Parts: sequence; C-alpha cells; structure tokens
Amino acid sequence: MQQAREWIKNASKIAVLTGAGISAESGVPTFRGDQGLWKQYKPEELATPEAFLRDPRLVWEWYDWRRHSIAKALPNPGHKALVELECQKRYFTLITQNVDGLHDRAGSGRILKLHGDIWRLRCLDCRADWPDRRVPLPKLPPHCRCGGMARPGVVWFGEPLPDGMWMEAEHAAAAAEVLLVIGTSAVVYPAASLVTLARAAKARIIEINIEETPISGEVDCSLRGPSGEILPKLVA
Ligand code: BV8
Ligand code: ZN
Repeated sequence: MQQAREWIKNASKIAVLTGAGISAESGVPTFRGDQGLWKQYKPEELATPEAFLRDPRLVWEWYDWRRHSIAKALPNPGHKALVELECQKRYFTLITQNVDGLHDRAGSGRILKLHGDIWRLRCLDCRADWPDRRVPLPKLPPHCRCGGMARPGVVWFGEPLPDGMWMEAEHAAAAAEVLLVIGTSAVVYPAASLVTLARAAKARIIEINIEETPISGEVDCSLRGPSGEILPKLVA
C-alpha cells in the first residue's frame, strides 16, 4: 500500500481501467461473480447483436431491469476517490468497461466508455443516438422518432469498440507512468490488453481487486480488498 501510494504521488501521468467491481459497493451486480449477472443468463444469449435480432424484447427486458437496479445506485467512495485523483494530476484518463454511468455521477471529467452507456439508445434505422433515463421504459423495445427500433447504446460481444475511443485508450495506457486496474476480471478484450500495453511502456501497474485475476501475476502491486475502501486510502 505504501509503495502504491508513493508511485501514485510521484506520477504526473495516470491511467485507470475500471470494471464492474468498482460499482459492486454501490449495489450494482457484477457479471461473473457467484451472484453475477451472467448466472441467471448467458452472455451469448443476451449481450450479442444476434441475440437482440432474435429476441429484442427479451434483451430489452434484461437491460430495462439493469437500468432499474442501476438507477437506485449511488457512486461509492471508490468512484469519488478517482474524481479526487483526477483533480490532483495533470494527465489523467479514466477508461471504463462499465456502462452504469456511476463515474459520470461521481463527477469524473474525462471518461473513455469502452463498452458504451446503458443510459443511451441508438436507432437501428437512422443511427440516431440519444440519452433516455426513463425507468422503466414505457414500451419494450423502445422506438426512435423515425419509427425505427432502438437498441441499448452499449457494445456487445463481437462488436467493435467505438473507434476513436479505443485509440485514445491505447494512447493513455501507453503514456501512463502508473496504470490502476480496478475491479475487473480482465477476461474481456481488447480492454484487458491495455494492461500489457502499459507494461510494455514501463508503467507501474497497480491492481485493486477482492480476488486474484489472470493479470495479478503481471502487475507490480496487487492490493487485495474492496476498491471502495482501498482507493480513498491510496489517494488521500
Ligand atoms: C471485439 C456489454 C472485435 C454491455 C460487454 C476469445 C478469446 C479472447 C477474446 C475473444 C474470444 N472470443 C471473442 C473475443 C472477443 C470478445 C471477448 O473479449 N470475449 C471474452 C469474454 C472471451 N470481445 C469482444 O467481442 C469485444 N469486441 O473484440 O470486437 C471486432 C473488431 C472489429 C470489427 C468487429 C469486431 C467487445 C467486448 C464488449 C462486450 N460487452 N458488455 C453490457 O451489457 O454491460 S462485456 C462485459 O464484461 C461488461 O461490459 C463488463 O464491462 C465486461 C468485463 O467484465 P468486468 O467489468 O471485469 O466485470 P466482472 O464481473 O467480470 O468482474 C468483476 C471483478 O470485480 C471481479 O474480478 C471481482 O473480483 C471484482 N470485484 C468485485 N467486487 C469488488 C471487486 N473489486 C474491487 N472491489 C470490489 N468491491
Ligand atoms: Zn431512427
């Protein structure tokens, strides 16, 4: 912990990669834990374009249910500690795999949302993309003003990441002196490859997770515990 605090204090360029774990203490279920979201469902059944085309209503019921549970969630001390860190550092980039919008609500400024945003909808026909925070949605699936069917504004398996976004994330990871990897099982690509990229660029990698992950062996410092407790201590 002391070593990690030192590295963070002395760094002027910091990149952060967050996953569902940082929102767990806000009451948002993670994907792969024992009570994870994927337990009741399988990713290939729901978080893919094929699943959506096969049964848009089922996929929308899942997202409407997730929006409902996220709407009640509040940013936790982990999200807030990252806002504090962003204020302290000249070069700070927050890269998140989360679609819950809790980093925005905590007050983070620069957020690269690699997997999109559950609070945005996109029209399949005219490609319009807009925010819609209604919970529950009045009609599933929701439709666009043009009459086209809308999909959740998230990135599904097999879909490319928003193009400019991935490039910026790579640059931030390659330029960082310290990369914080928080609350991710590091199994989804290309997000997880940012760790290898930062390592190749000689960044110090600090992992915060309640359990071991596939990258724990390649980080410089692995802090075991809930991010809502560890981050405020790291940043104070
Ligand atoms: C792409 C949708 C190419 C939105 C998500 C075989 C091998 C390798 C890769 C692949 C492969 N086959 C296919 C691929 C690629 C695939 C992939 O990575 N699959 C994996 C599963 C093998 N990736 C893709 O398809 C990506 N696209 O590659 O496109 C392409 C290029 C050009 C043109 C066409 C195509 C797209 C990936 C995005 C998928 N979308 N979600 C939504 O519904 O949310 S991914 C899904 O998993 C979530 O978005 C989430 O963000 C992501 C990662 O999960 P985590 O955030 O890590 O959450 P998880 O529950 O897993 O872990 C939580 C962690 O927190 C745990 O470690 C736990 O211990 C910890 N924790 C819990 N509590 C706490 C805590 N830590 C700290 N404190 C706590 N309190
Ligand atoms: Zn439309």
